[in-house]
Amino acid sequence: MCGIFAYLNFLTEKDRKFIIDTLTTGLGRLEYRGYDSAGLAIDGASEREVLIYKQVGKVAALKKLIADQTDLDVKKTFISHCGMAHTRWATHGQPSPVNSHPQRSDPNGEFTVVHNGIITNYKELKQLLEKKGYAFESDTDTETVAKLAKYIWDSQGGKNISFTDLIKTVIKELEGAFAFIFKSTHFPNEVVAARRGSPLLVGVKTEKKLKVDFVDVEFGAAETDGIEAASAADSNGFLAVTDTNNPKLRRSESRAFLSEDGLPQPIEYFLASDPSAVIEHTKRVLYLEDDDIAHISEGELHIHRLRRDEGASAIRSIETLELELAAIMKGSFDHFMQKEIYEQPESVVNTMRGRVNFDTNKVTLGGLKAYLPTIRRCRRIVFIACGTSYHSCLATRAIFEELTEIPVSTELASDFLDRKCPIFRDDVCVFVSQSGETADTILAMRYCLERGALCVGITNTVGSTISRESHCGVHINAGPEIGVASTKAYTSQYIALVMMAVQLSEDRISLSQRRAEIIDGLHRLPENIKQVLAGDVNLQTLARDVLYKEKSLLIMGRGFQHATCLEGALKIKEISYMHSEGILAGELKHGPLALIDENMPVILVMTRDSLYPKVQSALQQVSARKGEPIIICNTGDTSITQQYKSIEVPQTVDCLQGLLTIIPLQLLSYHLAVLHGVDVDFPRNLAKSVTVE
Ligand code: UD2
Ligand code: GLU
Ligand code: MG
Repeated sequence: MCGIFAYLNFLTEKDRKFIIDTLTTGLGRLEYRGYDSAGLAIDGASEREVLIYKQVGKVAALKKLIADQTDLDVKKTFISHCGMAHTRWATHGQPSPVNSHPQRSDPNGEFTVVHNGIITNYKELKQLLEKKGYAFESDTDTETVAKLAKYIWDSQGGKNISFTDLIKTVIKELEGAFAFIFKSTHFPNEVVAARRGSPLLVGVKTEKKLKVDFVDVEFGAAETDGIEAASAADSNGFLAVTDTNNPKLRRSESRAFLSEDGLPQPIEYFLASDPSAVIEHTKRVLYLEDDDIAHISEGELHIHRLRRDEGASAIRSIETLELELAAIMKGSFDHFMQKEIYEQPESVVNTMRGRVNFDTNKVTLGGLKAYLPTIRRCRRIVFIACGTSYHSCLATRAIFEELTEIPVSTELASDFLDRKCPIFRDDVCVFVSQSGETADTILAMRYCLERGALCVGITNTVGSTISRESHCGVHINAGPEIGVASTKAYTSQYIALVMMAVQLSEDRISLSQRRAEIIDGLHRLPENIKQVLAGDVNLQTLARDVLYKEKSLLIMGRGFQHATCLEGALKIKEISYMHSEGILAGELKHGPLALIDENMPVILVMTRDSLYPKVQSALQQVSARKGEPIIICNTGDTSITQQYKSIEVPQTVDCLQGLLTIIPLQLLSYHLAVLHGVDVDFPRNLAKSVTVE
């Protein structure tokens, strides 16, 4: 989920210091992606020896660790060399040196790997490898991949298998998302890179121009029949290893790297998660596609495919980056907050990855499994959180109650502590915090722990205080969030809580239809989010032409949409410094209606669920006072769109609708902040992680 960087020099002599500096500078460029630890691997005394350095914390800490290695000869030179580096955002195993990457297959580092992403079936693979006698040193999913490579190598007796075919065989066994870089003492100065779901690109630097500006994709002749036919299953029938001796599998040549005189030419390669780490070295880059396997050896880059896919492009072009370094630091985005809003189609998938089975309509949260009976037996569930995290609790409270039939209350941590709320042994308390370090939430958790309640954490940060001190919980796996105003963490917390409710109800046959409907909605979510994001231009116009000049903004809705109103108003306050209030539409006539006149800006959330008629009456009440609300409605609700200024979002299951209605408000608040000249990622007076009471 974070950063990968590798540097390979071929026939270009470099000393070790240069190589280390290049790797750590590359990691430095990826720092903005967020991470908790860093590491790198380089060659040792010979190319059959690998040195791995890993450290928790910043890249600077890794640099210091390496600088402190007095016996490391930094002047040693290498004509050709392959080094790789990684910044990690833990998903499996706490941040610690041993869990940091590179991960290795064995103490000699026959295979070394860096990985971004999550391998969802690593447990089965790990069990199998442990049975075969492979001893694991880390808690990561990634280590399994390194060990699997060694297992395949060992089971072949190290013969008749190329680096590419070996890694292909590894990849075929993996489920989940990944970008990988592999290095091996059996294949010195070579690298294999692969991706599925996580980004990876290759930068190329040469003195002479490349012959052509593309690389042929090598499908490996007759891949479909060839490989399967030539494959030899091991004694388990578990792994099918491809046979390179089969003449049918001859690879084609990579035209780009042939020199005029046919002699190998000096070349350098830079592999990275995004161009910001590469651009200072070269502007010539090639983006890998999902299921591409790139092999660099003898100065040549070859692209292979996992399987032959009809209609797939047969080349990967080497593009020239036009952007300057500063321009690509945050990708194509101006601020982290904007980047994080736009990441949501992927971050929501990462939250569900390996947990929601869309075929069987089943949810499995590994962290809660053992506690399900206790939770089902509890007398009530208490959600405790602050700020945005509190809103994710409010947003999911109703579906929790509906699916579990357990009373649920929501508490702001500070108020919960102020009241010294009575808590008992048969209560289940759920603590939600992006950082896992929110002081009020931690104090509330300790209070509940003392009273013997079951404490469940929902956090984005493995190894955080809440994650460690709670009895059990769910890591939302949204990836690091840097913008102070939380966006993708909100949608991921929301989904984590919905998943928890669905899993808790799995023994209720009568609700299976409802669960299926929700899981189907979750399945469509990434697509729906993309549709909402596509409307961003209109929101920008709305912010500029209508809302920018206003002093205040009321956001109203009810039922499932109440949380959206509160969260939307919070977003607008925190980053555009504009007064904004979220109002429960049912409360309108009990006070807020007095504020309404032709001058008071109002946004009304009015999506098609069972409460639609009630919101309609709120709309009438506002209109009757000459209010002109902007309405967030479902796509195609013409009764609204023809009459009012509207923001359309696709319709989904009622309990998931809030995941879509919040996004236009996130975007609006972002645009308002930009228009007001606010430092969006660091609004005044606020901190990302509120570690004081
Ligand atoms: C977890 C483990 C993974 C592996 C896998 C097996 C981590 C980070 N993940 O992934 O290593 O064992 O299960 O399938 O190590 N937890 C808390 N409080 C919180 C959040 C989580 O106690 O606030 C616990 C949770 O109960 C579980 C562990 O931390 O025991 C990991 O939670 P997860 O959500 O990462 O679980 P999972 O199954 O995705
Ligand atoms: N799942 C891997 C781990 O926890 C990789 C995390 C990352 O993408 O940084 O070690
Ligand atoms: Mg916060």
